[in-house]
Amino acid sequence: MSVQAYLVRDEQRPPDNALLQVVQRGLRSQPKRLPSWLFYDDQGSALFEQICEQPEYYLTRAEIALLKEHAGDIADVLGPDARLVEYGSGHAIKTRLLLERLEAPVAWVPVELASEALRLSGERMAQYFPELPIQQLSVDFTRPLRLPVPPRAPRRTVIYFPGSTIGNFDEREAAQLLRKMRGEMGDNGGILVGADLKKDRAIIEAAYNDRAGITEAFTLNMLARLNRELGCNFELGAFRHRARYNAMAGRIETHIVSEREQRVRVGRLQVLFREDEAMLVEYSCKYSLEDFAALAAIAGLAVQHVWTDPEGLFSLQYLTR
Ligand code: AVJ
Repeated sequence: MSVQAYLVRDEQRPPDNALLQVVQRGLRSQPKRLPSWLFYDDQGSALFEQICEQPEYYLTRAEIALLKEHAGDIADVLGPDARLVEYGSGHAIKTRLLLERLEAPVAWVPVELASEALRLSGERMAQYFPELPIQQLSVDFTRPLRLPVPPRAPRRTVIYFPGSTIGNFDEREAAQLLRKMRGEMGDNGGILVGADLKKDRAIIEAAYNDRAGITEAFTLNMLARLNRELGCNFELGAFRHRARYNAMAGRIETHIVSEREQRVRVGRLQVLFREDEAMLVEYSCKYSLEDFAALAAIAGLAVQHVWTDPEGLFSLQYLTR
């Protein structure tokens, strides 16, 4: 059997000035905030891969340990002839551990906006699994998906959303996203979602403030991207990264802080930053098992299974209707 790889581009991709509008709106709002999906251009995706290799960033290590321990069990729960739709697949290193165990998967459908990451992961996966149909979707997974016609009828569609990316959304948005997935997976489908667990503040804060400074570079790359793509003039040395754990809200809050008063050009807009003004760029929510079950329930979903890594740092949760 030959490799079937389709690249479906987003026919509804917003026009180029949509990026400018999103950024201008975020910089006009008070307090300023920019959406975290702006991190993931090709350079941001590459920096994120480097974050995953930092000793302080326990999430990836824990999720890989979890899969090494439980992938067989997870594959049993998903059953044969599943179609795996992966949201925000990035470089898709974890996916291989799962696909290796799945019985006769119908297709792997990675959904990823960063086109270089999508291309590389597709090539790598095609080498590992020459028989696996790969149907790439280069679209924004927060929008309604038009899934490609599968090569044969799947027994179930599983939305795979690893890496705790759901933590980037506040509770309302996360519930909305789960509800959207609930529709896409259909009656017999399921959602396999990674959720980082609440734990000691020091461990969490270290993960978002690595000593090598990769997370800081990742955060500031958002400004570099706006310079590249929108011709802004952010002076990267005049801003810093700040990530603190808000224990009450159960989340890391990452801000870009202006080191001094300064003005930045964003299209026709001149944006004023005060000294020490903090602009919110990311939440990374942490959950207890009860928190996550409650979130799932809001979206009309029930937690069927929870797997954790041996250290109890991270969880994979299987949700169904
Ligand atoms: C890709 C969303 C899971 O929130 O832990 C890592 C992104 N930001 N370090 C996370 C991120 C800073 C990451 N997720």
